Amino acid sequence: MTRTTRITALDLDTARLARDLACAERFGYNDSYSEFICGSWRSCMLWNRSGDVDDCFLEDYPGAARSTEYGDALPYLRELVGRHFRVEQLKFARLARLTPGSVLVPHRDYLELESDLTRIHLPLQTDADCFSAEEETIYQMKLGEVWFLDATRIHSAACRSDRDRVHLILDFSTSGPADALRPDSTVGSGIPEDSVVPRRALAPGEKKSFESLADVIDPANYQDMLAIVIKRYFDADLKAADVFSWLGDIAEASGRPELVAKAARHEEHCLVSR
Ligand code: YCP
Ligand code: CO
Repeated sequence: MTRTTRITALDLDTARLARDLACAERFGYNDSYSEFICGSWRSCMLWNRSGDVDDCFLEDYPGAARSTEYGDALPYLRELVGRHFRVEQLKFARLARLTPGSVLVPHRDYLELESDLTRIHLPLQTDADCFSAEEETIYQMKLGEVWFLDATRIHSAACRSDRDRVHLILDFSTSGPADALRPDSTVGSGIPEDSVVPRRALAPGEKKSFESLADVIDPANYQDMLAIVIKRYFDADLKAADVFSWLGDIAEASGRPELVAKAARHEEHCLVSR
């Protein structure tokens, strides 16, 4: 069984990385997958099926990935990917920017695909105020580390930094990280203790006090209410799935069936099927 794992830490060439990141600042990013985002998570394709930057969703396809004009414009990242991974198994490479104050809705990936991919993250711009989450574990992927992220488990992310969190995200058509890496690499197991961020226990009545958001929630602020619950999940001991049950209870208590239905559909889309 594979699970989210810090694979290694790269010795990044900061000058070359800075040059690629400066170039990537000028790319056009798209808002695909907006239903998974509170705030802004924008991405651009570096490798995909067609080599066209406008094909911005994951999809099943046979054969090798093609580099896009953005992939072609980032020599250092190309070199890193080629040096550490089996590029012939690569299906998608993206740059993803999570902007200050943004969070991802807890979700599972690949539900719309015929087969799961192997997800690798390389944080390229991040700091102590950027967080990732998997189920009940909040953790940090530090600059230059290479992570295998088990995207079939419920996961999320939060950027509390004053700069965008920028990750290179790779998806391989392998059945685990070992086959995505060059043969000389070793894969560890699990999230190391020193990458984990502790959370406080829930306070008595904390859940109940969230229910008073029922007086405030409406269709226009639905995503903001969800963000409030997600932000609390990063600090206090909620389960990832509680995010949706808390939201559902707020919707329920509001007495607005359209919001109850919206939250239920959203949960299904993020966690079960789409
Ligand atoms: C993906 N997970 O990797 C999804 C969509 C947020 C992160 C956006 O495709
Ligand atoms: Co995801």
